[in-house]
Amino acid sequence: LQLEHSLRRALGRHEFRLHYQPQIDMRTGQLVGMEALVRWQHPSLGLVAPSKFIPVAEDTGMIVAIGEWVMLEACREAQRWRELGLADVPVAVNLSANQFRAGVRDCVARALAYSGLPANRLELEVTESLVMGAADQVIASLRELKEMGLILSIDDFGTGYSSLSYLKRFPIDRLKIDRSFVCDITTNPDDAAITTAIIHLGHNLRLHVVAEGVETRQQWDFLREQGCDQAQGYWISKPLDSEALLEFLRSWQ
Ligand code: G
Ligand code: G
Ligand code: MN
Ligand code: NA
Repeated sequence: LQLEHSLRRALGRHEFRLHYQPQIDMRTGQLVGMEALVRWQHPSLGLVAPSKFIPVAEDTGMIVAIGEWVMLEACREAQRWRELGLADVPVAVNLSANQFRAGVRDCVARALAYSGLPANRLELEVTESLVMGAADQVIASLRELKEMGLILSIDDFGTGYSSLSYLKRFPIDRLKIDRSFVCDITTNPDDAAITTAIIHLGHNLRLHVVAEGVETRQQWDFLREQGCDQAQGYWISKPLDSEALLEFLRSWQ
């Protein structure tokens, strides 16, 4: 309850921050994208992780206002990297189910208009459960976003209930393999098998496959050998604040 109270004031007090985590092409080593991850700089608690406050924001409906801020801030920042000539890659924003249900089209349109970011430089990450619970309504919303020119990806893939027949009906561009699988790919044959299967499934459906939570050289090598397209994780970089990210971009080029 205390958390809810201070969460209500957090937006007005400018306490949210975005961190950004780079995504790398496994064949060329090129930067291909960036995931925006929200943080809450609480005046007394310090940096609060999204796993702590996103559920509260969801239950209270505050997720809509916070999500609007995240969308605009991410678009502005991505446009800044472009204008500085440092990176011209899509920025990915996470969407929770409630946010999606509340409707994101207008929010997206505003963020693109205010920031000047082209639509094909904005990616939305939706969860597997959101997509798989799919009503025709969800498909229609996703199609609409796709027609605006956005990139769409399924986050945490493999952890939810996947109906593979649904997958082909969605206008999805990328699958992100959940890091719970990637974590043990070099030691657990089951996780290795699941990861390899997801890569093949994605490719057969003409999707790009991204591995999340890549922490070691061994994991990187395994994923690369299996033909995984892109990687994200501490092995490349942890999520960085906007200043640290500029440094990363300057040194990665
Ligand atoms: O960065 P971290 O590992 O703490 O993120 C934890 C979870 O919070 C992830 O599952 C991520 O998808 C979610 N998350 C991060 N940023 C946002 C955001 O801006 N909106 C929503 N809805 N979820 C987010
Ligand atoms: O659910 P989602 O994929 O949006 O969550 C991304 C989360 O994973 C973020 O909280 C981010 O901080 C975290 N993360 C990113 N890279 C790694 C990694 O290599 N290892 C671990 N353990 N977590 C990571
Ligand atoms: Mn994500
Ligand atoms: Na994920």
